[in-house]
Formats: sequence, structure tokens, C-alpha cells
Amino acid sequence: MTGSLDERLDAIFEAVLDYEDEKTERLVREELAHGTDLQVILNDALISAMDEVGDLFSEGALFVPEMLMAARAMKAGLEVLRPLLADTDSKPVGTIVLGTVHRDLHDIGKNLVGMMLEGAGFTVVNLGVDVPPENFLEAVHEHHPDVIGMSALLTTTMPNMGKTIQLLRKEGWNGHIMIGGAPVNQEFADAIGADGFAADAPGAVELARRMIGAA
Ligand code: B12
Repeated sequence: MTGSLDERLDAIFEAVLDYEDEKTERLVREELAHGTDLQVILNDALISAMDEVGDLFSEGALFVPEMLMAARAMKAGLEVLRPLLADTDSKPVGTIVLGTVHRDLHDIGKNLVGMMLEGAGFTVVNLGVDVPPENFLEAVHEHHPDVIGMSALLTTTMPNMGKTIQLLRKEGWNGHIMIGGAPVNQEFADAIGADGFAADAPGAVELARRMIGAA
């Protein structure tokens, strides 16, 4: 596709909103070939499209099936970026267990965080979505992580972060815990005893580095 950068980013944005997986994938590939910074593609096209979908959902202009189709298109675009985000020769700097908390099925943001952590040299164990506290504990015993990262996108599932922290601490695990997700903030992190919060994937990398003293 030709045209100005803005027009091309807009076309990616529209492809996600039109639920077009293949087109999204193709346009992201073409944009990379133009030499556009991948953070620009991520933030100004893919993530902003998901924000628009969220707004349209809030307004009642689209529903869950459409939200799911848009998510699929977003993921197709993200897959193109994955090798670049995870492209690293550096030695493993630490292990991070990542999961979306119990009863929450949102995983795009968490997976993006995972890709960027891998890109920064971390070994990432991704537990997936709807992860009950006991499964985080099990993963601690199995993988001995330096950091646990939890994601929640629903106000109704945020308390499950606190429950998970309580269980981990009760069982004596004293590693670092970071949390994130659109409704989460530093105040909430402090309230539930998390060691840190980051608002986006680059912030998560910075935080994880600081936590293990590799910053
Ligand atoms: C896509 C989507 C879905 C998809 C999810 C598909 C998938 N595989 O992820 C589907 C269709 C399944 C879905 C379902 C529902 N959803 Co929904 N969904 C969204 C939407 C549009 C986009 C989310 C997204 O991917 N954003 C893009 C990513 C990149 O951003 P992010 O997740 O915030 O992640 C970034 C940061 O938060 C941070 N981060 C994320 N995780 C972590 C973890 C750590 C450790 C750190 C440090 C940082 C970090 O870094 C990420 C990268 O920058 C949002 C709207 C929105 N704008 O958030 C609504 C939204 C989250 N959904 C909402 C709702 C209501 C629902 C449903 C309840 C709808 C229903 N009636 O059934 C269900 C719940 C299902 C469940 N049990 O989880 C509401 C939540 C309202 C609230 N405050 O609770 C939102 C806000 C929409 C809205 N405006 O109303 N949804």
C-alpha cells in the first residue's frame, strides 16, 4: 500500500475494525517493509484500534462477537511483530511467570508484555488466561520464577490479583510480583501488596529489570 504514513496506519486501524485478519497481517508486513518503527505500528494502529473497539462496545455500537473478531485481527497483526519483539541473542536475565487472573479471558496485552519481556532476554512462562491462584502457586514450585506478572482487564477480576498475592505470600513465596491491565493502577497495586505496576509493555520490561536488579 502506498500513501502517507498516517494513511497507511489508518488502513491497519480500519482493517482491525473491519475484522479482516489477513488484510491486517498483510498491511502490518508491508508497513514493516516501509521501515516504520514497530512501536508506532503497535501503538498508533493496532492498540488504538482495540481502544476504538472498546469505546464502540461501551456505546453499545458493537457486541462481544465483534469484539472477538477484532481481537483476532489484532492478534494476526501482532504475530507479524512477534519475531521482531522477541529477537534477542542476550543470555536469559531471569524467569517470569505470566498469567491472566481467574475468570478473565483477555490475553492480548499480557501476550504483548510476554513478547517484549522475551525480547529483553527474560525466560517467560505463560500460563494463559483464567488462571486460579493455585495455578500461580504451582508454577512457582515448578519454574522458580524471579517475577510473577498478573494481568486483569475487568474490574470484576481485579480482586483475584489480591487473592493470588495472599496465597503466594501465605505459602512463603517472597519473589517479585507485578501487575497490569487497563483498569489497574499504582494505587491498586499498593492496596493489594503487589511490588509494582506498569501501564504498558515497555513499562513492564523496565519494571521487571528493576525488580531483578538488572536495570
Ligand atoms: C478484545 C476485548 C475482549 C475480547 C478478548 C480477546 C482476547 N483474546 O484477549 C473478548 C471478546 C473475549 C472480551 C470479552 C469480554 N469483555 Co472485553 N475487551 C476487549 C477490548 C476491546 C480490548 C482489550 C485489549 O486487548 N486491548 C489491547 C491491549 C494491548 O491492551 P491491554 O490489555 O490494556 O494491555 C496493555 C496494558 O494494560 C499492559 N498490561 C496488560 N497486562 C499486563 C500485565 C502486566 C504484569 C503488566 C506489567 C502490564 C500489563 O500492557 C499491555 C500492552 O501495552 C477491551 C477494551 C479496551 N480498550 O481495553 C474490552 C474490555 C476490557 N472488555 C470489557 C468487557 C465488559 C468484557 C465482557 C464482560 C463482555 C461480556 N458482556 O461478555 C467479556 C468478559 C470475558 C471474560 N471473562 O474475560 C470491558 C471491561 C469493563 C470493565 N472495566 O470491567 C472493556 C474495557 C470494554 C468496555 N469499554 O466496556 N473482551
